[in-house]
Amino acid sequence: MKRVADKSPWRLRAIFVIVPLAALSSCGGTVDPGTSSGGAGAAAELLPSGERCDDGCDGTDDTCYSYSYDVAGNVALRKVDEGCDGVIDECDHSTYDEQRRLDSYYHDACDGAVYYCGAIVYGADNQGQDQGDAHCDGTPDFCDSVMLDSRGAVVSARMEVGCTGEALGCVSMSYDVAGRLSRDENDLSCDGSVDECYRYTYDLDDSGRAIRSTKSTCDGTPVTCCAFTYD
Ligand SMILES: [Ca+2]
Ligand SMILES: [Ca+2]
Ligand SMILES: [Ca+2]
Repeated sequence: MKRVADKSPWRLRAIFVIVPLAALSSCGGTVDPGTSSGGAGAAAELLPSGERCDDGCDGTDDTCYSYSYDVAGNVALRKVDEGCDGVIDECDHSTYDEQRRLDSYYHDACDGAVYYCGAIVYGADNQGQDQGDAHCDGTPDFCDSVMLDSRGAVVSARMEVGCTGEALGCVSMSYDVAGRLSRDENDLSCDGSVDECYRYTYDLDDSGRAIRSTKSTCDGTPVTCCAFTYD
């Protein structure tokens, strides 16, 4: 149904894209996964609890999110409110390994009826394969190869048509010195030629937390404007 069909290949099917959220505060971005729970707890209040995104940057919010974190500061639950009407439409649940790499995930309508599952198997050098399973029936339907950096953030991904090995699209991501997503480039046929390019800029508050982000095309046209909230 809609749920699976509207997963654009450019929204990675897993929710890797939200992993760099921890970098939206300068403290969160430097949390060492091996540090004490006290350290992670102190950083948690610097992580955004919510986000309101305005497609087209036209002043009308279109998708709203709320975030819950595990003790290491990873996003464990993302609630998605399409239309920002106060009615939650989707819950994205994620678990991570001790290296803060996304380990498994599932999506439901926040009612326990799971409609999409996935798990990532890692090989050497932080390379992984994400197998997405529509309907959670045990048969993978989508396969993506991902390359992570040392923080567990995706730097490149190659998506397949189903799990056939045929390329559906390639994407690469770059991050600024603070670890925030700064650019992504989409290569629709994985032929090495970039077809779509976006850059991301952030407004920070006095404590170094990102309070707004702007996604623009690489020639400068705003695409999506988001505002972060903190508890
Ligand atoms: Ca809008
Ligand atoms: Ca809604
Ligand atoms: Ca399936």
